[in-house]
Amino acid sequence: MKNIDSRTHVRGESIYLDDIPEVRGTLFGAAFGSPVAHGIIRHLDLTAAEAMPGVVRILTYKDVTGENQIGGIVPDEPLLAEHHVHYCGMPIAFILAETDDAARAAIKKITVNIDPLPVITDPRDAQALGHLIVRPRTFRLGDTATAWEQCAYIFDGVADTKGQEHLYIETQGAYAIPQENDGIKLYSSTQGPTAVQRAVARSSGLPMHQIDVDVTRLGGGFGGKEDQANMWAALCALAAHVLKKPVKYALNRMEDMAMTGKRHPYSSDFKIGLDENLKIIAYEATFYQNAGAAADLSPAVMERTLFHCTNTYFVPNVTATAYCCRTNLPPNTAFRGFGGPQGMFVIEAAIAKAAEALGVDAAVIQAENLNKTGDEFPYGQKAESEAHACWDKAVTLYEIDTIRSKTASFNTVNLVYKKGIALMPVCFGISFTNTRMNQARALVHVYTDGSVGVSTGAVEMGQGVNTKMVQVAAQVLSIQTERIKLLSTSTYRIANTSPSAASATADLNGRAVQIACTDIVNRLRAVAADELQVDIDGISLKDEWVYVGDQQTDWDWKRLVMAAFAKRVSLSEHAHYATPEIHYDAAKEKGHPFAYHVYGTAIVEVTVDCLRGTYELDAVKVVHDFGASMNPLIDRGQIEGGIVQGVGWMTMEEVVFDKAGRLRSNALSTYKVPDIYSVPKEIAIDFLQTQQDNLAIFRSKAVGEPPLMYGIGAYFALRNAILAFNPAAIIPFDAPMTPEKVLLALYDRSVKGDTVPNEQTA
Ligand code: LUZ
Ligand code: MOS
Repeated sequence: MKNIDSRTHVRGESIYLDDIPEVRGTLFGAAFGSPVAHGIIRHLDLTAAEAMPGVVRILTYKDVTGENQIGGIVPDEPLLAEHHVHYCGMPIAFILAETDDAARAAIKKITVNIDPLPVITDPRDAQALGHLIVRPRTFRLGDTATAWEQCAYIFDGVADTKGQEHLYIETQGAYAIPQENDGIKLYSSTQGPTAVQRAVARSSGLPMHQIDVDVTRLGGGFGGKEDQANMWAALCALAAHVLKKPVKYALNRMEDMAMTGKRHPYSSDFKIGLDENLKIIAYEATFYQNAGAAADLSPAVMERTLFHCTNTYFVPNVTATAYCCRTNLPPNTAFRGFGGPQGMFVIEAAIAKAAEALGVDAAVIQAENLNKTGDEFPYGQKAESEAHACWDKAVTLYEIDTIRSKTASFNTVNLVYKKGIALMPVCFGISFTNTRMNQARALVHVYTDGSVGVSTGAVEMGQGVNTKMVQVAAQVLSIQTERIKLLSTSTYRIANTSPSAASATADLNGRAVQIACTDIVNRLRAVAADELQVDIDGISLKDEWVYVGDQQTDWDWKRLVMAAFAKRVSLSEHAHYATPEIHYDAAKEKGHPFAYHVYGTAIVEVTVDCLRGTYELDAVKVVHDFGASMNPLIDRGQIEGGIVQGVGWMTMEEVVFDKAGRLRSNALSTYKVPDIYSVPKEIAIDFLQTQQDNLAIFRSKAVGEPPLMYGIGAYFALRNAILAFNPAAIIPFDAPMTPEKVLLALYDRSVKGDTVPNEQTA
C-alpha cells in the first residue's frame, strides 16, 4: 500500500501548521532570546519595541498566569527567563504583533543588560565542576576489574561525537485559538500532543481538559519535536489566554537553529581488552554527555547510551558510566537513536583502535563478538539475536571478499584516490526505556454508511505511521483501505498519549487499533450469527463479505453495519494497549526494558580524494531485520533516510559553538547536510524476513531509528581510506569526519621519524 499522504504531498495540498487558514484577528508571536550564554539580567528595556508599529503586547515572565516552568523530567526550564539566563537564545520576552514582520522588527529594538557569568560549553569541564543534571549511572556485567588479567591485548582512548541539527523541513511552531470559557484549541507541530497539553496546562494554569492539541502531520520531527515543541506552544497558548486573541508563531529557520537543542555531543573514554582469539573480554566506558542548559530529555537519552554501549556485541565484563553534564548550550534533546548512536560509536572506535594496533581487519573482531540468542546485555535482558543472520547474509549476498579485493587493487593502482570499507552491525532496543510510556490508545468509529474513522495517539511526521494504521484497521475489519480515514491526532479524542518516538509508534498504536477493530468485528460477527441463525464461531469476515464456514453469504459489510445499528449495537470502540513483559529496575540497573531488538548489518564503501580531502560514498549495502514488513515501500524509505541522516552526522554535519556559547553554524550556508550529490551512489537493502513471535505489530518490526546507525560505518570507512594513503596517520576518534579533518589526517606527520609514503608521488 502506498503512503496515504502521497497524493496531497505531490499536489502541494497537505496541510502543515503554517498552512492552516488564519482566523481573523490573529496575532503573530516572536521570541526575544538571550544574546549571551550565561548571566544575570540587570535591566530589560522594552519601551522602544513596544512603540513599534503593529506591536500589541510584549510578555515577560511576569505575565505567566500559571507556573513559569516547562521542564519535563526535571523542573529546571522556565518558559520565560526571570533573572538568570543559561544559554544563547533562551527566551526572555514574547512579542505579539499584527504581522510576522512587525513582531520580528520589534525584537531588534529590545535591549537587555546582562552581567556575564562564566560560560561552559565542554561537558568534561562541567563534570569536573560537579554540574550534573542527574546522578551518574553505571551499568555493570561481570567484573571488569578482574577481567583485565585475562586479556592478551588492552587498548584505551577517547572518542567524541558532535551534535546534529534536526533540520526537519517544517520548523517548530504553534497556533493557539481561544475558545469559550477559557478553552484553547492548539495546533502544534509536535511529536507529543500530550507533552504540549501538559506544558500549556502548567504554564497557563488551566486544567488539561481545557486544552485541545490537534496535530494533522509534521514536516519531520526526528526527535526535535518530542519535547521541544512545548516552548512555542506554551508561549502561543499563554498569549492567547492573556489577550483572548488567536496567536501564531512559526519559527524561521535561523531562529529554529539558534534557539532549539540538537543531538547531544558526547566525549567518552574507553578501555577494551581482548584475548588471543580476539574475543572481547572486558570493556569500560565513561560517557560525558553535553546536556546543555536544562534537563529536557537528557537523562533518558543518557540512559539509552548505556543500553547501547556494547552495540550488538556480547561482552562478558562491562562497566559503563555516564554523566549528564549541564553546560551553557541550548538544551539538547531527542534525536533519532536517542543517545544509542553515541554509545555505539565509542565501542566501534575501541574495536577500530584494537584492529589498527593489531593489524587485523576490524570486521574480524566485530564478527568474532556478535551476540547470540541467550547472551546477556549489560542491563540483564537476554538477546534473541539476529546479529549473525544479518552479518552472514550481508557478507555473502554482497560478496565482501570481492569488495575487499577490488578495494585493495584500486588502492594499489591509484595514488591520489583511495577507497575504504567498513562493516557496521547494529542492534537497537525497541520500547521507551521508561516502561510506563509504553502504552497507547485508539478510537475507532464505524459510520452507518460503512466508512470508518480511526484516531490514535500516533503523530504522522512523514514516517508513514498513519498508512500503517490504515493497514491494521483494514486487515482486522476485512474491508478496503479506501473505507478508512485516519483522523488528526487530538488530545480530545485520545488522552494521555506518549510522544511518537522510540521507533515504537506503529507497534503501540497499531496494537490499540487492532484491539479496537477486533472488538468491533466480534460484535458484528454476533449480529451476523443472529441474523443468519448460525453459531458465531462459524462466522468470519473476508474482503467485505460475511462467511459462514467457507461459504460466502449475501451479507456484505454495509448491510452488516446497518443491521448492527438497527439492533442498537455499538459501532465504536476505544481500546488500550500496554506492552506486556517489559520492566526495569533503575536501582539495580537490570531488567527487561525492550519488547525486542532490531538487528542489521551495513557494508559502507567510500572513495577519498587524497589531494583535496573530499570524498564520495560509493555504496551502503544493508541486510536489515524487518521481521515481516507490513509495508516494504515505507520501510525501505525509512532505511534510506536513516542511512543518509546517519552519514550526515558522521561525515559532514558540524555543529559549531564558539567559546562564548554562540552557534556559528546557524544557517544552511555554514551547516552542511547531505544533498543529492553527497548521498551514497548506491543503497542496497535486503529484507531479512524473520518470523519471531515478538511484540511488533503483525510481526513487522520497528524501523524508525535503527538504520541511522548504519551511518557510523561511513566514519570508519573514511578512516580506512585515509590509512590506505597514510598508514602512519594518527587520527583522533572525533566525528564528524569532515573534509578538513580528512585532509589533516592524510598529511598527518605526528609520528616522529615516519614519512608519509605517498606524499612525494601525490
Ligand atoms: N524517547 C523517550 C525516546 O522518551 N524514551 C526513549 O526511550 C526513546 N527512545 C528513542 C527515541 N525517543
Ligand atoms: Mo525520537 S529520538 O524517537 O523522538
